[in-house]
Amino acid sequence: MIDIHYSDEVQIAKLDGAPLVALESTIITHGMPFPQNVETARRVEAEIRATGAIPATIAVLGGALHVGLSDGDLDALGQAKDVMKLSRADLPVAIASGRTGATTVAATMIAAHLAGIEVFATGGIGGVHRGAEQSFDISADLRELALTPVTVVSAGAKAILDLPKTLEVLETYGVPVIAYGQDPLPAFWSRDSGLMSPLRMDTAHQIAAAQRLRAEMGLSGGQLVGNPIPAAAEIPLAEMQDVVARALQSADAEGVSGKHVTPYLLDRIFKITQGRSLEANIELVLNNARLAAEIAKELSKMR
Ligand code: PSU
Ligand code: MN
Repeated sequence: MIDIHYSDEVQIAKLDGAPLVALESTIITHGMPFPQNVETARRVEAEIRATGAIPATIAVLGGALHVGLSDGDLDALGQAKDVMKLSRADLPVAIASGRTGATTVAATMIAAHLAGIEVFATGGIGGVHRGAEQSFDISADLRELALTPVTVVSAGAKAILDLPKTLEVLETYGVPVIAYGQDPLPAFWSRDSGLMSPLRMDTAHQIAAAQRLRAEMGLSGGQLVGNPIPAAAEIPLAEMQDVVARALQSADAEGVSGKHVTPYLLDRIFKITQGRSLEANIELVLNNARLAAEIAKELSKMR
């Protein structure tokens, strides 16, 4: 069996059967600048504890798979250079070669499942990029949702992606896309993407029950929850579309491709909005952490 390094609080929670929420680390290393990345990671963990669950931030540190990071680990990771971005393909390679890497949604789902954790909070997932008909750039996150039984709480998908194509691929893969408490699919910084969500649920209990039913029915894979950003923090879609168009133009002009695309766009958008995108990003992650903790509590009651 793979050797997993648990933090003390995660180890204890596992023994007690307490609710656990997994957290990714690519958002720390490739999604936000230092020091806001480490500050946000700490606030997200605190939010989960305050809601009555235990946070398990996942990363590979010097070839060891960590589920739950100490304060020192988190601080070091937030400032480290040359951190690999680990998706499904990279996770075993990073461990075997003693590297340090941050886990994307796909790799975090895999590690969470290995650790027996059923719910995971993030900001946005990877998806089908605009122009995918040329570039074939479709995130491995989508296929992972079809394979690995973890409920992922996001704020929807960013407008840097082609949202209708992302929904189509998820439909093909049989992944439930569930808007929380509203009919439209949320679009990360904005509450409304202008698209209807395929599914809607209004309580953490229902979301937990549906995840359990998938397993009982022998259906592989997880669920994608789209939790709208709190109204006070949102940046309306019309405003963001302009910003995204400019960021995409620079990416194109500079020939950015592959796994550099998402981090590049996030950084450009941060600069164009003079940090406002980051403030919205922080608020939506905190909001997702709260909902994921509520789902984890429901799942642990059903155990
Ligand atoms: N989308 C965001 N913020 C992020 C990411 C995506 O809004 O930080 C990160 C996540 O870790 C996600 C990964 O799993 O980027 C997807 O990268 P790619 O498109 O290369 O699969
Ligand atoms: Mn990609």
